[in-house]
Amino acid sequence: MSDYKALTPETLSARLGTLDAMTNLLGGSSTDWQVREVGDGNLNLVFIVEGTAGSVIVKQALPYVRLVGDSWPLPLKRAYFEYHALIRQAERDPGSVPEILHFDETQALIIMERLQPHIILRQQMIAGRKVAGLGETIGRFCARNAFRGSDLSMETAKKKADLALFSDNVELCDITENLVFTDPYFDAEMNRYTTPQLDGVVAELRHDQMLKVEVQHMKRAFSAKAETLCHGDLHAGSIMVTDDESRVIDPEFAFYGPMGFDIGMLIGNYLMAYHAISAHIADDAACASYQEWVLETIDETWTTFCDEFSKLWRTERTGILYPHTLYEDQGHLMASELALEQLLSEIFEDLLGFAGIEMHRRILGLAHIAEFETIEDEDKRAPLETRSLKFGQALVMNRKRLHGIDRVVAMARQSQTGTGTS
Ligand code: SR1
Ligand code: MG
Repeated sequence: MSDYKALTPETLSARLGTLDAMTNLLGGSSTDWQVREVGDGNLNLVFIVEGTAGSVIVKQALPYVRLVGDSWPLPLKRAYFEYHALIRQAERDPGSVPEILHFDETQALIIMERLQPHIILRQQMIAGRKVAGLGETIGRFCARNAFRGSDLSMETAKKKADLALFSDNVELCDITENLVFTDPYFDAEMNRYTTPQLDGVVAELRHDQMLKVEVQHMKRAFSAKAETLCHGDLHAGSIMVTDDESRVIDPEFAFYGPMGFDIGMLIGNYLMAYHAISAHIADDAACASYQEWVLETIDETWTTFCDEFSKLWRTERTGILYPHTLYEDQGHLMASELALEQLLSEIFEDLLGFAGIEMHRRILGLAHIAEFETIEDEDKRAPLETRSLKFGQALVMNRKRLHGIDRVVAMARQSQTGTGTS
């Protein structure tokens, strides 16, 4: 293969049929393989290829944003960043991401392990199905990647080389800079929201000048706080689950950013699921039980993050930051623990800011989420979206004062009963 060409279900077997990565796993003759395009994300083609002996996923970048069309070109090199991020995530948290079987840079394609019988976490949540261990697995994933991709752990030359490598993921960062941190806060062209029901609350948010200041502080952190390799787009559509297993997919937005970014975006998604779920589960008791599980998951995600990060701080702190020579080697353990505690507080503050902003952009911006979008009755959807918008605002504005995840969980409960969000 030479020049890039998008695959189709009809051409895939002929084009990839001689690759070891395909023949080893699929078995039989490539002419008998079943190929389905199943991509439901905003950007790429995703094929399931099934043979007599097994199946694989083939993911290929398109030269434009799939959600919008070819009027919005997007470079193919995002597959390269996804490939490099997947390799690092597999090293830093073994078993957390699908195994890569083959990468072709020119064709912008990755052949990878098919996770089966996993489904997208978002679908699982809309169906009101719990996932045992979700908070623990993803909290650990976030902590291991945050710590092991940073100057706390990496050899400085390697970290700087990685920083340079991922700094070229310009166009995907640009999407986040605009769609997440800017567009929701003014009447931008690609925005949409449930109108006229949300007109009042949207006007209120966009006139909140202090909110816009705080959001831009968070955008500055996104662009300037190059602490670690972030997944870059960690939401309920980037996690695949069974009833008791969770794996992370899709790190094409990978970039060097703040340690609180991934976990913050994810918790913002959990909070929106919490608000939306009453439209999806008719039975009140079942709905309340599911909401409690979402709150437990939020708590467990952050608690596990702290536990794992603290463990790595004490056992793997080999990078240039907070060196042992200054602390443990001097017997200054208290100072080391204090530095850890202060760093975790800073990460938590960032987490809250990013979570709140994610809750705004998924309701006001271009890319919405199925938890709300599948509520057809707009009069039912709008009050739930309103709760999330106000909750997001409270998170951003109060992030320096909210100490502890239990405060956030308590706020979520209050937002349900209409007793306020602050
Ligand atoms: C134009 S891309 C819109 C969104 O889809 C991706 O999944 C990211 O979340 C991005 O912001
Ligand atoms: Mg994605």
